[in-house]
Amino acid sequence: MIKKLLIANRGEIALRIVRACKQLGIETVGVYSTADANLMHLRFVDEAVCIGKPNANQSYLDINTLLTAAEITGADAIHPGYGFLSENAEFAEQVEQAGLTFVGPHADHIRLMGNKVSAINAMKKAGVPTVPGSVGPVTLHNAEEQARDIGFPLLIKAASGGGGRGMRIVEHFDQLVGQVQAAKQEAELWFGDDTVYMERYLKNPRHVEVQVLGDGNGNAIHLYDRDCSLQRRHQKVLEEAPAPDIPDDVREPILMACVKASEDINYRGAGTFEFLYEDGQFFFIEMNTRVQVEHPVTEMITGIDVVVEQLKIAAGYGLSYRQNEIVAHGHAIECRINAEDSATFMPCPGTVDQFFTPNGSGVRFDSHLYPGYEIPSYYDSLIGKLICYGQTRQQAIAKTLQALDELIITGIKTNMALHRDVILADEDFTREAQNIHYLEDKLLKKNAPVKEKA
Ligand code: MV4
Repeated sequence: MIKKLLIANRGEIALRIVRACKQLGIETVGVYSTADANLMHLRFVDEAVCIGKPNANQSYLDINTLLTAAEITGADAIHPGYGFLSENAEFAEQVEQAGLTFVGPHADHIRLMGNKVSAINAMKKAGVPTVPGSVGPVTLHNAEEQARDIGFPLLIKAASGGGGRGMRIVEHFDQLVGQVQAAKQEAELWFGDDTVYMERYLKNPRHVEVQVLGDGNGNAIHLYDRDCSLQRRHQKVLEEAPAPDIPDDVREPILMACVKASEDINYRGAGTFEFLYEDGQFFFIEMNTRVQVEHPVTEMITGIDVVVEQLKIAAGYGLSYRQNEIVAHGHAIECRINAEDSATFMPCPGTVDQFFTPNGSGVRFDSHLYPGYEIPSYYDSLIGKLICYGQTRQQAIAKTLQALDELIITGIKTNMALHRDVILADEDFTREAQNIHYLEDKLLKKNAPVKEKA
């Protein structure tokens, strides 16, 4: 087993990882920047090391300092959490070169999936359905020929991008080459890589993702799927599991394709296959090689602790479950609670005054907050995740509304009203799953109400 694990992260996920370690009898090392000395998880770790200044580049993103912290504390493994260095192949490589265990995939797999063109090619080869698109990178010379097969509108994406940055919709053939040129310049500037590719633009898809676990030796399992369509500016707001209203004969082949693809490449650890789902069809777009923020909805419907499984896999114990032992029960919803202004969506750090969290059967609140905690302004605004379970989607929605009524956070601005009044009170949302444009469209309508005709 791993003896002592360094948690290269902060906030709620650092606390989440501490809990998984305690369950497995693993000692823990917490790290923190000078802005983060008051983090809750530092009270539960065996040792805590200050790793630098508030700016993440000088602390949570500083590979050398993290490796030094591991060395002086005698840690034998590092968990990167999400964000920060979690999908940095260089970091994974250096952790292993230092003789430590990286709790995540092999660096080669992080690199493979970090380049979206190589990720799509690998998944195509394994039989995962992809969006009709370019074959290999798009150049100024082959763009028009490639586009003829794809059709319009199409989307230009950066190979090293992801998460929506640097995408361009092209409606007409005569705009194509100019847009490719602009996209390449932008990609070089932002990602240091001007490789771009093209896909048919899907107009109204849902964002559905599949959770997998691989042992690194050709065995993998899936933990069903999640719908993450409710987002604003590529920031997820609410997620649910399983993805609603997917026919069994469409879901099952996709789950199997994800397992086969993970096995084909000897994938190790937790991974997520991201798909667009439109008109009853799945199209692979990207793979994430980390534990995701929304992993608790999967835990709620499967009863499996994803972080515990990550640690066991990293320690070489393999997978704890066979596929036929994994059953999805009921429905789970996660509301991301952010410290932000409800009108502008700008982060709104401050000091927490009152703090009371809902509880009871089927209610979980993952958070590092406590009364008196001062939220630093240097990091993202996620302060908690409310995860509620019900036997049906309707019951999960009802439970979430009840829990939101009990959740008290004063002293700071939060997006709780967005969840309660805008999303969970909306008949369109409560009736059925919505697509990726739903929330932004709804916010536009709310702010510019048009009088209905009598
Ligand atoms: C797309 C798409 C439509 N068609 N690809 C945005 C984030 C990145 N991971 C992929 N994204 C998209 N790719 C094709 N061929 C629409 C989006 C997209 C999106 C996807 C998932 C969740 C939210 C989104 C919001 C806007 C656009």
